[in-house]
Amino acid sequence: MTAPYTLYVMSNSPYSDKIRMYLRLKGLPVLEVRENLRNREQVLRARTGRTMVPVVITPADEALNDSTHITRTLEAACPVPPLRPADPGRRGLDALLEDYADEWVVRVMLASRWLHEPDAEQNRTVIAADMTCGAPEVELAAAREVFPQGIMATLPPMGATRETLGFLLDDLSGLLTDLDALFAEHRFLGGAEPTVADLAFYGQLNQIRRDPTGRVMVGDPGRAHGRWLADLERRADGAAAEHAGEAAPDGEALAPLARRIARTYLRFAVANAKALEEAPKGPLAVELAGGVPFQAARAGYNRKCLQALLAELEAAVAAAGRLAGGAADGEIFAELAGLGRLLAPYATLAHACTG
Ligand SMILES: N[C@@H](CCC(=O)N[C@@H](CS)C(=O)NCC(=O)O)C(=O)O
Repeated sequence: MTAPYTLYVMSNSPYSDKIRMYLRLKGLPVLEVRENLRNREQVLRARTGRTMVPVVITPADEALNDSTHITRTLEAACPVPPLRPADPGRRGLDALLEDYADEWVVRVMLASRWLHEPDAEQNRTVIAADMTCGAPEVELAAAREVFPQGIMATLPPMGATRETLGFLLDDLSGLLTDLDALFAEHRFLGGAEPTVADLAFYGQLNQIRRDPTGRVMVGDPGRAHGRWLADLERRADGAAAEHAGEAAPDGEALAPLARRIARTYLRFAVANAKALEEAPKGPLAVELAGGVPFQAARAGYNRKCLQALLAELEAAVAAAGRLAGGAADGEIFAELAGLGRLLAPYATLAHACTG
């Protein structure tokens, strides 16, 4: 029998859901292990230096962390079936969509989950059950308190606060409307088969729909995004998708989503990168779409994400002369133009952005 991949997860981790779906769609043999208070130190920290999940241990005993890095590494090691678009322009767009779901949609997931008491209560129980399963020496009551406190501390620096909760929920509602329009016509974000971008959205939206507040907004099977969630799960089970359309959405169909991403996530990411040029730490104030004020902490982590994304976009534009083309590209390039001289290392992209 082929040695399996071991996947470490937490039950309420969107990135764990993303990678579980990735491995299932690849058809790879997987042994799934839930993080608990023992393997957290003995495996996760020992093998990766961090306590974050998901972690994949390959059959060659290599430990991989960070969901985006995991997909890039496994895509190279196991290219069939491909889960990134073959077209280089589309591959760049896929990376942008993935990054948006991973780094922006997570903010509404966290705010909705931890700033609504019934949702927080459910998740305290989920975390405590994970952490104490297989670690019977740990007090359930202590696990219920300690881990959620750590998560709560990450919310204000990410701009997920009681002040922004209303905006973030409206943004989610608008995103779901954009996704409904796309998925009424198209099976998946890249067309016929799921790509990593679908999985990144799946991770966040699947977590939101498990919470008492979130389930009212996300996953209605009568809505087009509900059909898309179900089709992703059907493909992961090896079954056919329900939606008959195989064509990828064009740049016009993708424009509303691109515009939303540009005016929220990219605006934040550009402002964050520029603020970090001035000082390595401190507050960040950004005006998002519709003049909405958004306050967060400057984050070196998000600058790294943006740099990795810009490298992917540069490769895409250099190879294909576009991402998806049309109005979607226009929205993205116009926002990235705000980077000014920070675009200099990405010559082809800089030219596309500044004309
Ligand atoms: N960028 C990472 C984020 C992973 C992450 O934030 N994991 C969270 C759960 S969703 C975690 O393990 N937090 C607990 C900890 O850091 O100890 C990825 O894409 O995998």
